[in-house]
Amino acid sequence: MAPHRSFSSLLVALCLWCCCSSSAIAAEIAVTVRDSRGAPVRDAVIYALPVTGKAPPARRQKVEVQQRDQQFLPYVSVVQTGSAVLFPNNDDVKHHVYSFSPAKKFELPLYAGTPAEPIVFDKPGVVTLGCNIHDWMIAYVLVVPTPWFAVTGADGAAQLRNLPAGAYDIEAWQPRLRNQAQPPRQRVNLPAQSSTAFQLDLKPEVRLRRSPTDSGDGYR
Ligand SMILES: [Cu+2]
Repeated sequence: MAPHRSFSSLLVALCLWCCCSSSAIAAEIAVTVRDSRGAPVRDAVIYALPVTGKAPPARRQKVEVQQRDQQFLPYVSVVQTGSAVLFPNNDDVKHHVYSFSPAKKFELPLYAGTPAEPIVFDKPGVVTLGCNIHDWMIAYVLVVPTPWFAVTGADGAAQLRNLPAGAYDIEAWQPRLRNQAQPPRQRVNLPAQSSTAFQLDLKPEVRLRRSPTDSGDGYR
């Protein structure tokens, strides 16, 4: 009898553990982004803001915005407030990276290789990157007060993973978003909801000029 009884109590303990820890089970949500004509939107940042206002602090992780073939790579990055970003130059020409954006003003005067000190993005908002030498170089860093974010691919899809169960406001931002002051927002409850979709009102694509190495599909 004894082994049987201990097995039963183990089962009870296991069930209790499962029930009690259910709120800690990580949820995920699939997001699709389309424009007003229904076409998939790439380079859209999706991020989840917990309704409680409580998000864990930024983890120390290596974030890079490279310069390669006289372009920034990636075109759109997203980091949590407080994150440090390196700007390695992989070209054999020098770059002079800068931002005049209120969320982060900085300058990396003409350099080759990787500057020793990263730039810390300490305020939420949009940071537009440029290069003083190469006018066509442009990229964006969106700084968000949450660790739960993703960027859409060419299919307009992105997945937010490892969110604790609860209520979130999900926002969608893109460099061409017409209303930059307030990105569209949707309230979701996880894990009850597993997908959502946004339709963005975007400005037309414009770019100053091609880089010498542009393959032709880089217009945004
Ligand atoms: Cu440059």
